[in-house]
Amino acid sequence: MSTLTQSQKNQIYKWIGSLKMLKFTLLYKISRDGCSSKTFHTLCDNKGPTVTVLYNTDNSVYGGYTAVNWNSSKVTYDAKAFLFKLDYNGCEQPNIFPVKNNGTNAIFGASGYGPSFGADGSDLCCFTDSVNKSGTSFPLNGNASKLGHTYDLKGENYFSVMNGHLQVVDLEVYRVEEQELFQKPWVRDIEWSQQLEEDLKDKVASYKPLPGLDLQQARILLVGQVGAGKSSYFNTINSIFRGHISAQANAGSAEHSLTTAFNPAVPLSPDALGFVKKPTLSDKIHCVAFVVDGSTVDVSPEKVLERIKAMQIRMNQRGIPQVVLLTKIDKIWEEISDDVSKVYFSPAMKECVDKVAMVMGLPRSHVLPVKNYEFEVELDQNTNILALLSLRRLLHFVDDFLYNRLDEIEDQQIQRVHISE
Ligand SMILES: Nc1nc2c(ncn2[C@@H]2O[C@H](COP(=O)(O)OP(=O)(O)OP(=O)(O)O)[C@@H](O)[C@H]2O)c(=O)[nH]1
Ligand SMILES: [Mg+2]
Repeated sequence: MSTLTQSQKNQIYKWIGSLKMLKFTLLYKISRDGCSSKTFHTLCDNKGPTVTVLYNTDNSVYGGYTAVNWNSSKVTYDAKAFLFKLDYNGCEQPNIFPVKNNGTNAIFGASGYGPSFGADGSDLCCFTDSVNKSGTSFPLNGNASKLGHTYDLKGENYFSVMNGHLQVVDLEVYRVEEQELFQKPWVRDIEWSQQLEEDLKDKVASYKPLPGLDLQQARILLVGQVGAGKSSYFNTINSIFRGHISAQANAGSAEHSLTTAFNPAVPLSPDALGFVKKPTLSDKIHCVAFVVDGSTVDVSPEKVLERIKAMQIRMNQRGIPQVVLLTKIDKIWEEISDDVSKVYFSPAMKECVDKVAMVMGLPRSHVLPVKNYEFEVELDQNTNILALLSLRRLLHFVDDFLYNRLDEIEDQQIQRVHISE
C-alpha cells in the first residue's frame, strides 16, 4: 500500500515552512476513487492548499504542492507552489523544486485535467480525462515534457525524478491545513516542575512490590518491533537515575534486532539454559509494555499487529496487564523535541494515541507517550518527567496484577483452612 509516511509528511512540513503544525487529510486516491479528472475536481476543488503525491512503479515518490485552490477553469498564480521529490528507486532523496517567475502559471486547473503544474500543466500534468488501471498500476496519460519550464529543477530532470515515465501504483491528493494546538490539554495536565520530577523519582526509586508475596522486584517485559525503542527506553530511565545520559543497553539501527542477549528469533524451549519449569511469582512477568514507534503507527505491517494480537490473547489468559509505550513522539511532531510538555496540547499526538488504543484494543489511558534520549547529551527535566510518569504507571499496573495474585493466594489459604478444619 502506498501512502505518505510520517517522516515524508514531516519533510513536506519543512518545505512548506509553516510555523504551525500541519494536518494532512486525504482527499483523493486513484486506487480508491478511480483515476478521472472529473472525480479529482469533485473531491479536490476549492479545498485550499494541497499536496499531490505520485508513487511510481520504480518506488520513486514525487509530486507538487500548491497553496491555492484547485478549480476547474484557469491557470493560477501561486508564489508558494513547488514540485518535490521524496524517494528515488526506493531510497530517500528529498529535493524541492520551487516555482519560478514569482509563481506565474504555477497551477493549471482545467476541467479535463487531473492535478497539473506549470503553464498548460506541462511541467507535471498527471493525467487528462480518465485512465484505467492496468494490472497493478496506472499508465498515466499526462506528461512532464516541459519539467523545469515553470519550476526550478536545480539540475534534476524527468529521469532523475520520475524515472522517465508516468507509470504509477498510486496518486494521492492531501489537503494541508494549519492545525491550532488545543487550548486545553487532552488529558489533565500536570505541573511540569522540578518538584514533580523529584517526587516521581522518589516514588519510583522507593517502589517495593506488595508485601506478603515475597517479591524483591517488579518484573516488566518490554516487547516491540526491531528498532521500536526498547533499549532506548531502558537507557532513558537509567540515565535519569544516574544523573547523566547513559547507554548501558546498545541502541541503534539494524535490520535485525540489535539487542540479542536474549535472541527472540530462537523460540524459548523448556530445555534452554536458565528456563524455570515451575515459575514462582518472582519469575513471572507482572506487566507487559508493548513498545510502539509512534512515527510508524500508520504503516505498521499487518503481520506485526497479528503477532501482537496473538501475544495479547495469551497475556489476557494469564491476567497480565498490558500497556503501550509510544516512543519517538518527537517524530510525530518535531516541536516536541524542544519542549516535551507540549505533548498533551497536540491534536496529532492525541490522534496517534487514539489510533494505537483502538488497534490494540486497550483503553487510551494504557497508551503512554515517551520521548527517549537519542541525540541529547544533557538530561532535560520535562523529558525525564514524561519517562518517569510512564514508569510510575507501569508500576501501578504491576501492583494491580499483584493485588489480584494476593487475593487469589488468600482465597486459597482460606480454602485450605476450611479443609483442615
Ligand atoms: N527520535 C527518537 N528516536 C528514538 C527514540 N527512541 C529510540 N530512538 C532511536 O531509534 C533507534 C532504535 O532504538 P533502540 O532502542 O535500539 O530499539 P530497540 O527496540 O532496542 O531495537 P532492537 O534491540 O534492535 O530490537 C535508535 O537509533 C534510537 O536512537 C525516540 O523517542 N525519539
Ligand atoms: Mg535493543
